[in-house]
Amino acid sequence: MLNVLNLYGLHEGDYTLENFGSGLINTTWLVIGKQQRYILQKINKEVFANPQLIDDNLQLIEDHIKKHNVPCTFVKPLQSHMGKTMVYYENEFYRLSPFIPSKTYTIVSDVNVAFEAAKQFGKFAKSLSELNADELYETIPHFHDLHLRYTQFLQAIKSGNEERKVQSEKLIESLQRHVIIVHKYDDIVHNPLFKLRVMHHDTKISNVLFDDNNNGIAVIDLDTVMPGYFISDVGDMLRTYLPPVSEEETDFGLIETRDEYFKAITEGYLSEMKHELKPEEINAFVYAGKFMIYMQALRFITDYLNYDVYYGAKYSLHNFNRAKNQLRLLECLVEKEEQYNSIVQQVL
Ligand code: GN1
Ligand code: MG
Repeated sequence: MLNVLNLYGLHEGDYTLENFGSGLINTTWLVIGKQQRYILQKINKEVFANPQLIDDNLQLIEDHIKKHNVPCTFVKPLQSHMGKTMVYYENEFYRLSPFIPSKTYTIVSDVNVAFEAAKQFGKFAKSLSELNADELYETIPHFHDLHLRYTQFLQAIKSGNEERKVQSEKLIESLQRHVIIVHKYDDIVHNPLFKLRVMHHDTKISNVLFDDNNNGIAVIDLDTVMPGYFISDVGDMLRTYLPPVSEEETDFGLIETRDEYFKAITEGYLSEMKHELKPEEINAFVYAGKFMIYMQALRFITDYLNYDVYYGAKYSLHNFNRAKNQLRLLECLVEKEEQYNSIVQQVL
């Protein structure tokens, strides 16, 4: 694999590799040299059918940033000697990025960190708000299409593993009871007041780099930057910063939504995006959380019924537990919906 480095003009003998990060989809290494460090990633071909589109999107973004002189808020992968950031080597796609000395988190345990991360993703969205989202490719078609995710869930109930189906019956029923979240999504995509924007689509906390004082340095993981709705980015922040534990937690009693974190996310994101978003969009701020949590629960249970083909599993109940975790979180958020809607109004 180190041979890939040659394509970027580096000499492979000068470097060693270490596994790095917590991503579920791509494989990531820290490349350690005497003077320089880099991040090397192998793109998951099952998930990204056409990895070249990631590169094409980044090029469009870079051109836009240069032309309009907007501040760049993300870490750009390096160009190979062919002028591409994505390289093809022995049947796999790779990319290399500079390693930025920084701190990252997998769980948010400081409201200032939640504020700062939300501000970074708000800045990111704002800096690209003039770029016509239609120009970007969908690197994963229908990635956050909740309607499709629900259909896939129904399909998995029909054709998935029998034993797992029986065992998940209660969870499946509970999830079906929240189908109204899909109906609202359908309304949103047909509502011209919800603008198609350039969205990050993976705003979890581990995708923000912080300095020693917990100031945000940049956002990373740009594979899923593509056209979408603001509910994707705000939603995934709510999904991952509101609870004190991660989607991996199996002590479901620990799951709750933390009010002060809700306020911090709202303040952080709106400090950048307040004037970009239409009132109708802002009204869907809490809905964004329900949308993303529900979709993630559906994706996990669908994968469980389909024998973990997408996410993989470290133990047989892994994706079942992840789905259960997300359902619990959804229930917590639904309980707080009214209260959180008024926090959004206060912040405004
Ligand atoms: C995947 O690979 P990672 O951890 O960045 C997934 C996200 C999910 C997330 C759940 C391309 O992201 O959509 O929210 O797992 N990415 C893809 O942890 O499916
Ligand atoms: Mg990702």
